Amino acid sequence: MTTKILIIGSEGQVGTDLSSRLRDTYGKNNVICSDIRVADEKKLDAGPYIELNVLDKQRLAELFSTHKPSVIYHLAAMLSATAEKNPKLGWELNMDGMFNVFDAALEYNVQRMFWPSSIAVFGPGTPRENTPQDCVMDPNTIYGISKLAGERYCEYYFKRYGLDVRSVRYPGLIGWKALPGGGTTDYAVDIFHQAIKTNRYTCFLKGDTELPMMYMDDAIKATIDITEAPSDEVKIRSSYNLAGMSFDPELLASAIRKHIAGFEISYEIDQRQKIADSWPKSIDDSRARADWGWKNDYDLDAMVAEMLMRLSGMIAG
Ligand code: AKB
Repeated sequence: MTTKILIIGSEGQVGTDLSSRLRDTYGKNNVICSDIRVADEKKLDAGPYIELNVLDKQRLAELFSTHKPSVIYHLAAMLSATAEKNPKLGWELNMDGMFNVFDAALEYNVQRMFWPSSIAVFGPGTPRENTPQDCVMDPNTIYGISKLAGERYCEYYFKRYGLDVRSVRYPGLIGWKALPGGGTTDYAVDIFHQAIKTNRYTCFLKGDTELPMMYMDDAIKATIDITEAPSDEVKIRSSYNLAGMSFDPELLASAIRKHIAGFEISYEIDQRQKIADSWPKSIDDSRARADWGWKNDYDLDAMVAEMLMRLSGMIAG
């Protein structure tokens, strides 16, 4: 039987990369993209695209009954910084959106699904270095609270209803195809655009704010690998810790300076510092490595070289 994949939230930072990777593998007509963003010629040319507000249950049911997806990637969510500005809407989108998609997945017998969690599930009481898979989790952002509740919900739906949902806790993600939307780790993408355009960057986090990060190719590999792993290899049914690299803005700026001489970074700290200060510096992802063979390919220098090469071509071209 042909694999029919539905991506919900296909036009965001992860969805943009994930959809092109899955379409290359499964063929463009077997990957249905959906997002709240309005359809345009470019999206429609790339393959099937459906406008969808994940809070609209009726439309969701129509989509499932028409296309009968066997695999779902549910990515639509409001990230940490934006959700802090509108906590009620953040909670509604992240939780009600999840309930709607999980219920539709059960009703229409979806075989497997992926839902992303985040390092935002950790909080001030969590050990910050090499944060273990299981430890104190006391998130103090609405995004983190919704992700922690979502993790519990994944495990509950798996154990109670047999919904085969898999999840990883994304660190900050760095890619060149799409901009991130409203996260605390967004500086690590923006810095590349500004380095190429103006040779300087004003950062909203302090220079020594170390956070776990990952290059997008690694994140897409982890996302597809865990979703396609044999069910018995996925032993954690809440969400797996996942790590790539850890750095702070000063270290990232030095790595950029190896390619762009004279690159300058300055600081204007805003409310996102408080969020970053409640998150881990580094993550222990040994369970993902042992259970389903996770392994990252990119370290800081490899990521910086690739980002500058890709974005220079795009911005100059
Ligand atoms: C954010 O900064 O909100 C996200 C995340 C770490 O989940 N990038």
